[in-house]
Amino acid sequence: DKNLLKSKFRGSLLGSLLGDCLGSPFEGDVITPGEKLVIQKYFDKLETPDLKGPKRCYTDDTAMMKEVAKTLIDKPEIDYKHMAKLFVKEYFSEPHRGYGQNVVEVFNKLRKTKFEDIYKPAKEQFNGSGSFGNGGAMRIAPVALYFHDNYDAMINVAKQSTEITHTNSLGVHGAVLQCIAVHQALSHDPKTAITPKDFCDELTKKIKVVESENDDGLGLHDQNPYEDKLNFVNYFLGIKCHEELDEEVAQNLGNSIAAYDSVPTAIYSFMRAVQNDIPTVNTDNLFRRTIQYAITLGGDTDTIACMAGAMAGAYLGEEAIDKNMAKQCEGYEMIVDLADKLYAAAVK
Ligand code: F2R
Ligand code: MG
Ligand code: MG
Ligand code: MG
Repeated sequence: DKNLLKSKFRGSLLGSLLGDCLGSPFEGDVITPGEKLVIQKYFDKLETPDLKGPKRCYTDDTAMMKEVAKTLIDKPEIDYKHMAKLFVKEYFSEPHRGYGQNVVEVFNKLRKTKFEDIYKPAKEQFNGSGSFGNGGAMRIAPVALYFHDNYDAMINVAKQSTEITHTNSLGVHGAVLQCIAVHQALSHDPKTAITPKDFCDELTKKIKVVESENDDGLGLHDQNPYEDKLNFVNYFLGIKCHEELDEEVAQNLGNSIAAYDSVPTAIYSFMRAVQNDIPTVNTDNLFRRTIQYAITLGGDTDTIACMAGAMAGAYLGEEAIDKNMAKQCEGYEMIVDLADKLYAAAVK
């Protein structure tokens, strides 16, 4: 169904935008039980029609995601140099979007070297080990949408587009896992319920293949870290949701800017929202429940909510997202337009 797919494109990119805009005021916070109530009221208020006041601003997550989408729209033969140029242009036109501390060095070097070798600056990060930040994962949703019918190409493009800024295998595989999760949510009929265990098992199978094919030879003890994390996701989903469990999840699955400590947490947030057994989040709307719950886990709230939102939106489509809430976010119309152009490019 063409209309459904188009709605899912919008849903996923808007999901990414809303998670970023609504999560960013809480980035870096430890969320107490009292603050979970504040977040509940904050989300209740966002559903009010014609809410006045300033828009909620997007951050680096959306700034980079829209440039990934533009590359796919502009260049059917994926042009990574073009992507690198768009990242750099976007960064220097609006540098105060809350970028990661070290990725800025990559942008500077790319500009200075006139994009001679677009992968070299990223390889040099952290004494040659490369960044494992979640900056690759936070912007990957357009790749999952564009390659909705070509899984192998999707995996390849997810890796190569991430490596412009992130070369550590944890950074790359985190982005690939996020991409697979959005892709899987996209292919799921919104009229049929997702079974969290099945969803996780399928993800586990797929990321295992990716992690086994790409051993970086660094002699890590844990050779399939994301596969192991997904087993933890499944484990936590089997436990009744309560405040102390949220703390354990934040500690053990993680809520930091490391891809390893945030992508699995985003998946967990979406799955927990599907299970619909969260005592601190009160709403019938699965999309809202996903991003609101992701934010209550604290830490890298904009990015974890952005990634979870991209999954929920890809599953449910645009109709599931409250219009009043969406209109509160800076760039709402721009993202809808971008989703439509990406859709047109993807089905051509
Ligand atoms: N930058 C932030 N948030 C923190 C500051 C803003 C906040 N409002 C506040 O001050 O309160 N958010 C954005 O950054 C994340 C994405 O970052 P990205 O693109 O991955 O950047 P980078 O610089 O490559 O990595 C981020 C940090 O991770 C650590 N790190 C990464 N690789 C490492 C390695 N190999 N060894 C050691 N450390 C490594 C470093 O601390 C990096 O600075 C998103 O959350 C986005 O929203
Ligand atoms: Mg951000
Ligand atoms: Mg491996
Ligand atoms: Mg963040």
